[in-house]
Amino acid sequence: MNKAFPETFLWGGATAANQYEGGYTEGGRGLAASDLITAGSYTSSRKIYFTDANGKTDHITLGESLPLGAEPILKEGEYYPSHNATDFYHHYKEDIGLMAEMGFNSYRLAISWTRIFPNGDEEEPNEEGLQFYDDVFDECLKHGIEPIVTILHFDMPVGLAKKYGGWANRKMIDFYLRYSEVLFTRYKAKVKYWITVNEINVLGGFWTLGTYKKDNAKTETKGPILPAKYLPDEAAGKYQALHHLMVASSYANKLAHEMIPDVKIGTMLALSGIYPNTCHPDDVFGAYLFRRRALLFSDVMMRGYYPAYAKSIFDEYDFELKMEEGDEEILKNHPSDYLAFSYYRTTVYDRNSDIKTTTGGQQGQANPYLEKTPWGWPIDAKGFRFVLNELYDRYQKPLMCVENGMGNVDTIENGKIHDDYRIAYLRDHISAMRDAVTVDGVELIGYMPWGCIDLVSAGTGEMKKRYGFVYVDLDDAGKGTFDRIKKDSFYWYKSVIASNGSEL
Ligand code: BGP
Repeated sequence: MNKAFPETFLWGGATAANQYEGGYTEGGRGLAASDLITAGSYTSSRKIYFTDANGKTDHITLGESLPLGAEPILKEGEYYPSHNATDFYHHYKEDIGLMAEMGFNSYRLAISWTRIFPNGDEEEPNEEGLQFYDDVFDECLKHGIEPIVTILHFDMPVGLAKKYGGWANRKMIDFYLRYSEVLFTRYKAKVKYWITVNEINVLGGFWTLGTYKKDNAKTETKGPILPAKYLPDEAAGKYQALHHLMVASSYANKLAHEMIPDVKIGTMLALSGIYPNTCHPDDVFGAYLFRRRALLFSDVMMRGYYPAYAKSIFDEYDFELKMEEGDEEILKNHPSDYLAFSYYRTTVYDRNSDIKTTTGGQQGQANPYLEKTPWGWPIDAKGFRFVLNELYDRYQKPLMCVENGMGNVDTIENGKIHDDYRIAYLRDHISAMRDAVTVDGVELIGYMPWGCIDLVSAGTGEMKKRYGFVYVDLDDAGKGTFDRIKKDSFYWYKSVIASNGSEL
């Protein structure tokens, strides 16, 4: 049996501007929502400060929307991890050289929207921003590395949020399309693989959709208590906002195929595996319903229409989707070419969870059969093979895993970083992935482990939650030399790529 991947397999790594690039005010770049988020020790301790309509300073936490009339601000004395991140902006030649040394033939990165349109609604793009990514792509291509470009990865322009309310406003479709057209025009000879938006199923709140909470947001919920941050109105706003984003993505799909011969443009999904806590039908069916919530958005983008079950989800919030003339057609006629996705862990659905949601139970991480990362993420390579099969069975279109890996605290001993734990995680996951391809027949076209060069965590803003094959000298307060140090996994991954995944 052939134990290797196809010769055309895309081996690489993944980063995103908001967590890696830095240079947040350089080269004419404008303020993005990710620039407004402080560091924290867990997701909901990351704050976005604002002054309200009465001039009082307050804050929201990650995943929430700002109140109407709020003016987002950078607060004196707070640390903002996205501002310098790990400074790809000044280290891009060195970093791409390190990727080439590992043998990458691909590299997934995100363009910072506000480097191209500082406020998001300018007529003309910022030439300095365009030139920066020209230089980055030239450096990649010089080393035979195929850029895989995410158009929007958590860095919503603050200008569009303040002036238009973000994705809750249909005008965002035009701004996103203008931004995409400029990218396709400028880079059509250099970039063949595009991803319209990162993790469309986890977007919510100010930093991703730029939405503002209605003053009269209802507090009661129709079903059992939902996590507080998804108040019915806010949740409804989220689904309408995501509809605008999916329509915009479909117009970008259409434009890309009109402008770039042999282009591949995909959507992107965050997908943990999910297991029922027991064989009790309410656990099994609850897990199934929970899974479908994540797949709603990839169903729309991959199949081109809202599935029948969408209404049951919208009804939980008394929400009625507002479609406009042409929306159904653009979704139907311009679905995504492939499905990019992130996989890190699997979860467990428990009907008896004390957090009651409208599916009756809640997704957690208590799996007695699995080891966990220091951040409590269950490590499950078989779950990766499961998800690969599940996605390929569902869509029968090419898949690309553009995020995988384990966040861990790495320590330097005599100038070395012995990250055996990371090698073990990736070895098991690549082995499972190889079975999915060579035994199960899954059409997987590429694999890009997340944070291939250390960068800041999206969930916490911490530096200590490291994913990379290359260590970056920076601490959780943003102090350090930014020096790069190859970890043991750097040399291991280099040998894996050299054998096209047959020797792990
Ligand atoms: C995904 C994001 C990535 C990355 C990853 C790891 O949701 O697409 O940007 O952050 O999560 O999560 P974290 O950085 O919180 O460890």
